[in-house]
Amino acid sequence: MEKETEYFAGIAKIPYLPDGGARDVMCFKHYNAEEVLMGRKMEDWLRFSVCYWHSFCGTGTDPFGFPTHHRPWNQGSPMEAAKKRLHAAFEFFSKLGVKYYTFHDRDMAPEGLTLEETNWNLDEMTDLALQLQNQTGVKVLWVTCNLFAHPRYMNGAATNPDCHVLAYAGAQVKKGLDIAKKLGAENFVFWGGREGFHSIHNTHVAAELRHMAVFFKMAVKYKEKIGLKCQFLIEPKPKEPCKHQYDYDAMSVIGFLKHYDLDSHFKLNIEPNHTTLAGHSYEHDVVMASAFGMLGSVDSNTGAPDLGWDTDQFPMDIRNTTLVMKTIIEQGGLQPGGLNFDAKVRRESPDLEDLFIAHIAAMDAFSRGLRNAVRIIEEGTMSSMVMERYSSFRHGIGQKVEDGSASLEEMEDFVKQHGEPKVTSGKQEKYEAIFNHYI
Ligand code: XLS
Ligand code: NI
Ligand code: NI
Repeated sequence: MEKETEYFAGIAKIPYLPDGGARDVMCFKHYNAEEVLMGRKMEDWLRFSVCYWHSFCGTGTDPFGFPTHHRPWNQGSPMEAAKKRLHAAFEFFSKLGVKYYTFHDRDMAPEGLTLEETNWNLDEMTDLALQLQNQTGVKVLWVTCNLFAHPRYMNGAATNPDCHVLAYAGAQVKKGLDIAKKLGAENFVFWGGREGFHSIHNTHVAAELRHMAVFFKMAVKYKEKIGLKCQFLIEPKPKEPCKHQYDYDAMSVIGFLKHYDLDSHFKLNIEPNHTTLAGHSYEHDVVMASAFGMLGSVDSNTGAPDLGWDTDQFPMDIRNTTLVMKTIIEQGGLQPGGLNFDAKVRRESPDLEDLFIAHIAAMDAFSRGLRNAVRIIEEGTMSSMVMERYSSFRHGIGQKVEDGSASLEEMEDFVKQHGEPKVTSGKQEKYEAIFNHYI
């Protein structure tokens, strides 16, 4: 076999150098994959994943400008370029030391003129992907179908007013699930970029939501039929590209899943940049999804509050990573999900090494978050304060409320007996001071 080009020549496997200085950006200073914290290796708490679309298909374009990232793998016919891209990606995963990647069907292989031709392209490309996975040990965290880029989907995929388009999306997802099985994907994501509306005047909201539920049910049925063992995930986002998207945020998706009796088949893939677009704080949807036992995976990125769109930046803020990792540890980990860097280097960062620097820094930011969260949990100062705050629910009337056996009559009797409750401080500043002690 012809020897493959080395795309990241001059960059070796990224080492762990805890004593590295400020200028040493091509090493991990906090991420030590094999180190065990709270009974688990760092790599198993963090389960990092590189996303294919931003890092290997992205060209640095924005709505105002042409490509700035001219990658050496984008050469030849679409299929030739796709193969080069895949080799480059696996070289990158291996040098970075990340065990997972994520991709859309259309990132991996170009669309042909017919569905059949498109699927042949996918078959050929996933044969190569499987071979590279076996050679390197890198696995698929999740696959997803791109049901938003092609013009046919401009009015939606599963929520399109034309059932012909819904059928196309269904055919595409069927193939996507076959690929997930072939490559041993651990999860499968649905992000409904065009599932929503721009104008309420032309939209039958109730019908669209019902169709979307039926679409998911068909996917569940096919998954069971082919014996695909992976977790289904829905990724909420409030808007962009649609003005309003049905999967607005964690709570709307959970409500939708429960309403249509789909909640046992799905969990959520939370992307903090979407959470902040919905007007919530960074960690909000991670915490809410986890509270309902529905946090499946995280598209670990961040936005720019002063811009206010999905800028998909690499997560670098230690406060945020600490809060996310605290939630993840408290729910016992993210497996089979992971921390997927749905993030892109800036348009103004065109160097190949920028791809490494960005991922390394984000992995270190999450590693610091993990280390901080471990200290917060092991020392238990905050959790014992929270326990104490809710202690009235552990006895008497509180316990009856807790177990659901209390009545309004009992509430009334209790107040008649005990009078006015005393006013207690929520101690917000004390919690904030303690949190800051750890970061
Ligand atoms: C877009 C989404 C998308 C999904 C996968 O905003 O984040 O990238 O993660 O389709
Ligand atoms: Ni995402
Ligand atoms: Ni996004």
